[in-house]
Amino acid sequence: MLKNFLTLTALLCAIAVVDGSEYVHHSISSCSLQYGMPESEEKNATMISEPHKYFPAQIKRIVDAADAISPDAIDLPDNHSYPVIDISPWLNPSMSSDEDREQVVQQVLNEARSSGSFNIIGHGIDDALFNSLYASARNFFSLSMEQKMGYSSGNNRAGYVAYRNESVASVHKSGSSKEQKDLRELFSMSFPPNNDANVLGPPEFHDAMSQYIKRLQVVERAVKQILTIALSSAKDIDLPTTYLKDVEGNETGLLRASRYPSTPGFEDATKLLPHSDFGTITIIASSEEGLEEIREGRWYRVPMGIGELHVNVGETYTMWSNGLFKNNIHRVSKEAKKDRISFPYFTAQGKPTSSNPGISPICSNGEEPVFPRVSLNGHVKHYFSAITGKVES
Ligand SMILES: O=C(O)CCC(=O)C(=O)O
Ligand SMILES: [Fe+2]
Repeated sequence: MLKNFLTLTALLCAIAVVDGSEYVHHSISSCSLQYGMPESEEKNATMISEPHKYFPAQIKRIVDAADAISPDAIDLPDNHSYPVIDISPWLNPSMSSDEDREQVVQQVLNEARSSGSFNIIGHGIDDALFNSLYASARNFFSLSMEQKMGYSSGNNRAGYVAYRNESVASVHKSGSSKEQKDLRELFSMSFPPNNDANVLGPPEFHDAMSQYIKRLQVVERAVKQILTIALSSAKDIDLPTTYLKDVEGNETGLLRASRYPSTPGFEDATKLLPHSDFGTITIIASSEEGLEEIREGRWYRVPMGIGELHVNVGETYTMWSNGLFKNNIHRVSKEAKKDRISFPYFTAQGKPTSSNPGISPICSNGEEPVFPRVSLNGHVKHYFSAITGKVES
């Protein structure tokens, strides 16, 4: 069935590209709700009406249960190694078979619906770019505080953000006194650049970040295409592979270079408290370990190294898939003892305007919606001001 579906979606995409027409969405089951229905009529008795309150409570419940097993993370056992998925069949469809692509979809579906995360290889980004990204970020973070503050915009989405300036704790009401502020400094750059006026970092750093974002766009599109087909297959419905883009608009994203320094006196502090990301998917690169996540109810280390990318599912995708895809719960551990650099790329979708009505959960026939219709921006807004301490428009 999936094989026919893959061929059909390839055909549908080809038609859309040729005639440039908009897709008609009536064949898609949005949990029996039609796009355009007033929000009040979308609610029913079982619906989670305030997702921004639901997710922190859900995360607390799952984290408390995992901590009760052990607050420390372990490695996955040798006979159950960490999922590493080669996505190259989707980046080079002409050089792969339907079976290869179908296998990738099934692997991604298994991980997205269990822990909500997996590593990917075959993404086409070469080590030379990663090397220049890490080297230029290290150079940047080694500048004096005064120099770095020269690259601050006052907006956390653009340019430099100093150490201990943001607070995941403020959303999750969690952590010790040392953990009330995230133990990292950051430099952020958004795509497309005119969404937020980017601050130009030092040229070498700016070039590496810009080139990396361009390559990430390709990877993001492929992973979202795979997830859309996975959703179609699991729900037995026909979604065009470009569904998110068709409904919400082009991909957007925020790349953040993060440095977690080792700070005397803070050895016992979690560097970034447990949370799930707010958006659709996050794509993370790091040459050092330290990222940990909950799988099957307990904490595990996420193996990371140069060349491997980690993908996690965010809360918006959990809502849009009506709970099928799991918002991955993760943290940066106190065990990240080295001076750690990572590059999370938070992907979003479409118009970041308050008038964007968002997407109703995508359901199989007869499935009831659990979440209300949400736009990514509407959901993120609830948290971002708490994390940054700044009012969001
Ligand atoms: O630095 C990392 O590896 C993860 C960062 C993260 O989870 C976040 O910024 O949301
Ligand atoms: Fe995160």
